[in-house]
Amino acid sequence: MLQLYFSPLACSLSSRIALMEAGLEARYHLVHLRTKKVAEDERDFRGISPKGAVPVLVLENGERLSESAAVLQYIADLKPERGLAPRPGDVDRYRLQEWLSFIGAEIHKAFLFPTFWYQDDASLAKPRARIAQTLSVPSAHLATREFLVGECFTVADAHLAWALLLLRPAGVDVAQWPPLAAYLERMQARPAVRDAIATEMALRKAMAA
Ligand SMILES: N[C@@H](CCC(=O)N[C@@H](CS)C(=O)NCC(=O)O)C(=O)O
Repeated sequence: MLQLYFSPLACSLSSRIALMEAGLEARYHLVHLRTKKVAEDERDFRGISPKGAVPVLVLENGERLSESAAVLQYIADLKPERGLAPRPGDVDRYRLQEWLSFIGAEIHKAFLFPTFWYQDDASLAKPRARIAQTLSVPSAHLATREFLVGECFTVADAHLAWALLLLRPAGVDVAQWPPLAAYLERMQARPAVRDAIATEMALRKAMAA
C-alpha cells in the first residue's frame, strides 16, 4: 500500500486530496515538522527523507518520492482514468507543471513558508509586498475558468486549493480576489477536498489541545 508522510494542513494536504480524488488507499504517517519526529514511533523523519520536509510518498516498491509536484503527478498517473493530470505529451501536461511550479515557488516558498516559519516583520516584509501581485495571476486566469488546466479537476487544483486555504491563517483575506474566493468555495464543495481538509483540521486541533 502507498504511504504518505504528512503534517496536518502543510503542503502535503494536496497529496492527501489527490489520493482521495484518485480513490487510492494509503497509510498516513504524521510528522512533527519542528522536531522532525514521526508521531507514531518517534523515529527521526530525516531517516525517511534527508530534506526533512513533507510530503514523502512511499511507493508500492518501497521507493520514496518527495516534492509535491512529483508526488502529485505520480498519484495522478496511477489512475489515469480519473483525469487528475493530462496525459504526457499533451501540451496541457506542461500547463499543469507550469501551475505546480508557480504554486510551489511563488505562493508556497515565497509567501506561505516564510509566514509560518519566521515571525519577525523584517523577514516578512518582502513576501508580504509580493503576494498581491502573485495572486493576481491565478485570479485573472480563474475569472473565466472553473479549473486551472483544461475542463476538469487536476492535481494542480488540489495544490492551489491547499495554498488558498492557508491564506487566511497567513493573514491574507482571499475575498480581495473574488475569482479565487469563488474557486476555493467550489474546491471545498468537492467531497474529497472537504473530507481531506476535515481530517487534517481535526488532527491539527488534537495536536494543539
Ligand atoms: N518543495 C517542497 C517543499 C516541501 C516543504 O517545504 N514542506 C514543508 C511543509 S509545507 C515542510 O515540511 N517544512 C519543513 C522544513 O522545511 O523543515 C514541495 O513542494 O513539496
